[in-house]
Amino acid sequence: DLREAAAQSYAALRERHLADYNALFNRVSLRLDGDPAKDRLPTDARIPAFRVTGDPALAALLFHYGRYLMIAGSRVGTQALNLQGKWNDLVIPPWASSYTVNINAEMNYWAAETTNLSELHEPLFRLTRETAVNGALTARDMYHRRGWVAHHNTSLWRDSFPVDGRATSAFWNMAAGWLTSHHWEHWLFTGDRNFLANEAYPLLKGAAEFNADWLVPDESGKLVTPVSTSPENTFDAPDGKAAAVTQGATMDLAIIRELFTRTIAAAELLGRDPALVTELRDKLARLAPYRVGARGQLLEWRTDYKEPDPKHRHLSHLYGFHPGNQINPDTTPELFRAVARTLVLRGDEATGWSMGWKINMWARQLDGNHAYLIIKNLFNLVGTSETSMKGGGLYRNLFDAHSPFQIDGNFGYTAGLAEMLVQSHAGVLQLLPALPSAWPSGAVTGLKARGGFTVDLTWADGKLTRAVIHSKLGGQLRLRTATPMTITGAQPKPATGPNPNPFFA
Ligand code: FUC
Repeated sequence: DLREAAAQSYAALRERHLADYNALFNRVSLRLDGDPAKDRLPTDARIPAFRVTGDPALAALLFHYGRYLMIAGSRVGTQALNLQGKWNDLVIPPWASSYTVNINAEMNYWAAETTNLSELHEPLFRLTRETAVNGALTARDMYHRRGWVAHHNTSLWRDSFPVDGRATSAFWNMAAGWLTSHHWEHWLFTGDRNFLANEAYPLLKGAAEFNADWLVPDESGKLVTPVSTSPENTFDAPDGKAAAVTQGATMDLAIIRELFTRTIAAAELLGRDPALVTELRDKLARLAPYRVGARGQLLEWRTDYKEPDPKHRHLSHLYGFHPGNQINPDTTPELFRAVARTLVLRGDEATGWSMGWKINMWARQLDGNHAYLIIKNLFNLVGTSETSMKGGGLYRNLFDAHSPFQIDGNFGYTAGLAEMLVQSHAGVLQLLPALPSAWPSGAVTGLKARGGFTVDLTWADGKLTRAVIHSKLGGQLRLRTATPMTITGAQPKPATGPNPNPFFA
């Protein structure tokens, strides 16, 4: 490859690069109006100033940077982005620069669909397909169950068994459900039926079969997972010792609820596997429900245990709220409030990726100012590569700091910013759902919404002034905005009942 590249002139290579890069990058533009004098400052001066004086253009730059990293680091046929992406410079990198699939690898791809880089999702789909091959052996030999299973870590060799080490992190067997949620989202955004039938469905089906076999009834007859952890977190057991293993941790049930619902929907769309649909429907109805704890929080385990680390970086039990779509203000207002309470109890400062997740969560809470508070915390200039479980932020080159350098936080941020401007997970396309008062005027073009819609927005004085929506697939669009609008070029009518557009499922 290098010999071939060296044979070409710099000018020719540059031109080819620009054509390739711009075709992807220019699909989206974002302008957050701020003080143009700041553009001349170096980033190591700009990052610390962000918290003090604000810098909307720097917030926009960090959004673009996430898309840049994805364009540069994840292409059809390459390996999926891992903990440091292709920017790892160490022989023995932190956490082996592996694929941690209990949050980090998935977060790397949260911005792929919403920020119009859908085809760059492909390496994650291939990673999933290949992991499922080993995962079927692990399901058969380790668990004696159907389908496929994978645990919290995988690698180039697509390991699917639990790795060595503490059960607190290694014994988490829900990766298949989380990974295949990306397939379902790709289908919702693109409407690619061929992808749904040939790539997504077989993987969804295998993941659902494993979990259908894995569930057991608890003492009240509700279905729970028999041996379960909530990624990397512990609780105080009745004997006062820290423990991690329990039954039916909330995240397990959230992932299974989502997986069964989507596998049923896909099977029905494709006209496949009626017996499996019946089985999944039955088990879905018997799945143990969410529980709210004494402090109004969504419980992470079936019991309201005392938490030794109440500000733990993972937000696993909120999976059904984000990246999932089970908890919404319209349909489950009580749980929606419990999520807010949980977020408050977890706090606003964390590792880099954890703040990335919290930005998305507060955006989904429709609270732009709280999302902005987390963004301010993320603009914390970090100068160390030592591993730390708190005090994350950004390095001066804008790489995300866990610390150490970990690229997931960059993508979590980019996805979160998109989520502040456009949301489409809850049956409606909502415009400017979580605009913070710090960004009163700006414009965005090219964001994607489920159902094949592309959205351009302009706002001033904190209010939407214009929206242009393009449809690739046709069909009905349900729109929500806080600013009353005049609609041209389409026939508006008031919306009632569930949205019949299947892409808003
Ligand atoms: C998980 C996280 C850590 C870190 C590591 C790579 O173990 O809990 O914070 O991101 O993955």
